[in-house]
Amino acid sequence: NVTPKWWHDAVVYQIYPRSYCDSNGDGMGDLRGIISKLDYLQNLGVNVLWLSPVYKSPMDDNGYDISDYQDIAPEFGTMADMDELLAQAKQRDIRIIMDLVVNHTSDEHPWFKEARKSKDNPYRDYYIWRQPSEDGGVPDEMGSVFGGSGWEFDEQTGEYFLHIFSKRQPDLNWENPKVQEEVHKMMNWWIDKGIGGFRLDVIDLIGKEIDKKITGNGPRLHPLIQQMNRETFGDKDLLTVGETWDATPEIAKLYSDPAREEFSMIFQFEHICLTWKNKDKWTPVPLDLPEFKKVLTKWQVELADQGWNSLFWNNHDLPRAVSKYGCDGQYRVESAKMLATTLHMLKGTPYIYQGEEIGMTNVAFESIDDYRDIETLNFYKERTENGVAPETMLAAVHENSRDNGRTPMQWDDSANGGFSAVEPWIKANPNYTEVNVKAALNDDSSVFYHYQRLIELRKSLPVIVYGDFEAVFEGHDKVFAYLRSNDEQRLFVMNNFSNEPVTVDIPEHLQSAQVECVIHNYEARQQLGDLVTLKPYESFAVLLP
Ligand code: TEU
Ligand code: CA
Repeated sequence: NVTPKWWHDAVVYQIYPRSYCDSNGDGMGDLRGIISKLDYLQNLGVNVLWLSPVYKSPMDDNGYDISDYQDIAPEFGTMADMDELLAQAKQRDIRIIMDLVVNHTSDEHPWFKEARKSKDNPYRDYYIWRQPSEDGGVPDEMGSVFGGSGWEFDEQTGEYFLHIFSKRQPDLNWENPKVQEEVHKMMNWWIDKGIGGFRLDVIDLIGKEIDKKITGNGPRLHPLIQQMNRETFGDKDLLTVGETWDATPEIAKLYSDPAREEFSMIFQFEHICLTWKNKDKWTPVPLDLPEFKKVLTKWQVELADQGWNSLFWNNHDLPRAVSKYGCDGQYRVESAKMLATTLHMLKGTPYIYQGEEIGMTNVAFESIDDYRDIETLNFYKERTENGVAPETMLAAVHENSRDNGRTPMQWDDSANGGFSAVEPWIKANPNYTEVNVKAALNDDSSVFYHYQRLIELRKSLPVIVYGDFEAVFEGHDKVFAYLRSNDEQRLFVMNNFSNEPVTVDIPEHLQSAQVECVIHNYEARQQLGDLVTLKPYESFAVLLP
C-alpha cells in the first residue's frame, strides 16, 4: 500500500570529493576527477550520487562550513565543471544529490561578516547571539560536538554566538523568516539546475530553541521542514534524506511518512552508536551482534509501512564497515561481501560509501600528525590534556576517527593509490597496493562484482524492494538471518558475522530440496536441509519455492 517512488529501488553512492580523484595534480580531489569516474560508477550500477559539499568554503570542516552556497570552491573546480558533471551524469541516468548544510554557515559567509559588525546590523538575527553571563563567561553550558563550549565570544560587539560545531560554523537562526526565505531561494536555484535531491546535514537541529535547552527534534522542527517542503522540493520528484542523529522509528515516521510531506527518508545512527560506550565515540566497545540485530530488525519492522529506511554502514564521518563490523584481515573479502549482502537485501534505499565497494579498510596512522579531521584533532588534544594516555587515545582514533573514511580512494597500485600525482592532502592507506579498483575489476570474485550483482538483484527482484521483512534465528549470537516475502516470492538471507564455522537448524517451513541461490560469497547453495553449516563470514540469499 505504498506509492512507488523512483528512489525506492535506487542505490546511492556517496562521494567525498576531497578524497575521490585528483584530476589536476594539486593533491585534492575535484569535480573533473569525479567526471572521469562516471563510467566506473555506471558499471557498478549506482543511479544516484550524493556529493559531500563542494561549495566555497574556508575548509575548516572540509566544506561543511559554507561561505557561498551558490559557487564552487576553487579547490574542487568551477560552476562550469558542476554543470558538466550534472550533464554527464544525466547522460548515464545518474542523478546528483547535493549536501545541504543549513544548520550553520561558515564564519566567512557574507551574512555572518555583516552580522558580527554591530548589534543592530540587518543580518544580526540571522545568527544566535547572547549576552555574557553575570560572571562575564559563556551564556550557558551548551557544548560543541567538536569539543569545548558551543559559545564563542565576539570582541567586536561583546556578545557570544552559538556554534554547535566548530567556532567557525556559526548556527543560523531558523526562527528568522529571512533565513528561511534565503535558504529556500538558494535551494530552488539548485533544483532549477536539475539536481536529483538533497542530503540535509544535521537537519534535526534547525528547530533548536536554545533558551529552552532544546537542540534536536524540537517542536519547531517539523513545521520548519513542512514549510521547506512546500517552498522548495515538495512538488518535485526528488530524493531528500535528512541526517537526524537521535531519531527513533517513531520520530522517523514523522520525517518520512509520505502523508506528512517532509522528507523521503532519514539517516539514523542507532546501529552505529552501539559500538560507542555511553555515546562517546572515543571509548569504543566491540560489536554486540545480538544488540546489532535487534536494532536493525526494529527499524525494518517499525518503519515498514509508514515511512522509508535508508540503509548504510558507513559515510565520511564513520569508520570503514569491513573494519568495524567485519574482518579487515584474513577474511576481508568474505566479510565485506557478507556485510554488503546483509545490508542490500534489507528493505530501504542502500547507500554505498566510496571505497566500500572494493572493501577499503580503516587506516592506522602511527602519529596523530597524519590525521586531518578537526573533530579528531580537537578531541585528541582535549582528552590527552585531561589524563587519557596518548596511546589509548590513538587507539580510539584508529577505531573511530572520521579520517578512516577520508583517506584517498584507491584506484590502482601506483603512488598514492592512483588518487593523485602528488602527495595528497591526507596520506593514502598503505594497503592501496592490494586493495584498489584496478585489481578489483580484474578479479571476477572481487567485492566490486558482489556489489554490482546486489544492485542488479535490486532491479530484478521486487521482493527486495517491497517484500515484508521477518527476522529468523533472532536469538542467535553469530548469525543474522531474515526472510523477505511477498505474494510471489520468498527470499531467505543468512549471514555469519563470525570468523568461525557455525551450524544452525533450519526451521521446517524454510527447508527445501531445491532453492535458487541468487548471491553468495563461497559456493552457491542448491538446497536447504534441516542443518546448515556456514563458513567464517559466509553469506547467501536463496529464493525458496
Ligand atoms: O555530521 C553531524 C555530526 O554531528 C557528525 O560530525 C557526528 O556527530 C560526529 O562525527 C560524531 O562524533 C554532519 C556532517 O556529516 C559532518 O561531516 C559535519 O562535520 C557536521 O555535520 C557539521 O556540519
Ligand atoms: Ca585537484
